[in-house]
Amino acid sequence: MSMCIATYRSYDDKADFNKKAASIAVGLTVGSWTELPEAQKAQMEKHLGKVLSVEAYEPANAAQGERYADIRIAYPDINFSRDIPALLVTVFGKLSMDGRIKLIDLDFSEGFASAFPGPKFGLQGIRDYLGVQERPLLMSIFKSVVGHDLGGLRDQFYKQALGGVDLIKDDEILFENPLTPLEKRVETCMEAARQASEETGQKLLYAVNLTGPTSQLAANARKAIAAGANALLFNVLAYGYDALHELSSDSGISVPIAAHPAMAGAMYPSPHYGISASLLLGKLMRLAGADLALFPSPYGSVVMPKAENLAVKEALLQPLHGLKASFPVPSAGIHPGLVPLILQDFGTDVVVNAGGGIHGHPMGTAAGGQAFRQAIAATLAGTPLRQAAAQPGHEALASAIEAWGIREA
Ligand code: 1AE
Repeated sequence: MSMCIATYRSYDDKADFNKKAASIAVGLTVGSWTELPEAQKAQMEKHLGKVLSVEAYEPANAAQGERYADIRIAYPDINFSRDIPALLVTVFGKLSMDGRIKLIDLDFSEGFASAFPGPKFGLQGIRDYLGVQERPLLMSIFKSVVGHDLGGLRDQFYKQALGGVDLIKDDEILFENPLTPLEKRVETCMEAARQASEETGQKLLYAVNLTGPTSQLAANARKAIAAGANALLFNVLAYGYDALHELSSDSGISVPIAAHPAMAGAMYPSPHYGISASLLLGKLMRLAGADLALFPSPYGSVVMPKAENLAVKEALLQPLHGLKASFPVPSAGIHPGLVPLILQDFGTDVVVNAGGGIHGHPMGTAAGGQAFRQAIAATLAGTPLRQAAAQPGHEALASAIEAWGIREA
């Protein structure tokens, strides 16, 4: 029988975890079991959830609140339609509100996963488009955009592009507005991209923020693409994974989609509640079709513990039902002095992403991008950042280090 498997961590000071697991398996599927007559039991069998394992952590000296068990339950595919909302509501709908329990992982059946084409471009598709195969990519984030007009945006875009970034993304809080409406914004920024490209010789992706009511998302995406957009930014968790799945599997939306993690902090940080970061920001984003997935890093201003962070990375990169890999984008509070740590943990298949770390550079926005590129090149060459910063032509890196320092492991 084809089944999807959910792994939970359940905290309870007293519960019999085997009984608890059995009651979840029955409660989230056939509802009740023991009271049914034999004939009905046989009929219900194919719908019944199955407890696969219960691994309890209950040392005699466990402090109050520390006793837990990892519970794996398989849910028959026959119970839910092949969409992410149906799966999530089955395995963690009401259960998410029932005591200290966190959804740690989901293993999709082949049948369920086959409904999802995943990222259209993925990591390799983005590298191919940009013509950059070897090094980590660099993304810059627009800052100070609310209340600015098209001229202000153009100026900011051009300076970011001159710094040698590979991608520029809108700030996620930039919505449809009279000063910088979607199509005009795309036209203006793509024109600035062309102009900068004449100087840098580099290609660039501009991820414009796709916003508006859910019913208009696809139409807005098409308008943006018709105006010249070559990437989209999408606040996935505010809309739901299914909205991303709809966009990514739409044949008319043929540009990479960057998934922003806004709202994720309401869901993953607690050890006792919510959904693990690797599932929330890794596996499900990839299944739903994110070409790039943003998430907090272990080093910057919004910190995610390193083990969790690396688990997000693995969920985006490791084999998953033949889906393309999504580009990991550890973000928030990133500056050039963190580049060696990022590359040490993520290798070269990573997008280094910064807003304040580019625009706040003492020598200006373009120098901000250059400082990152110099930090990336030095790290790849095995040259310590301070040594690289002392070399002629590396004033941008030197200035960034003076401003923000270098973080050792
Ligand atoms: C985790 C998302 C990071 C993000 O979207 C953002 O705007 C970061 O800005 P900085 O780099 O922290 O200024």
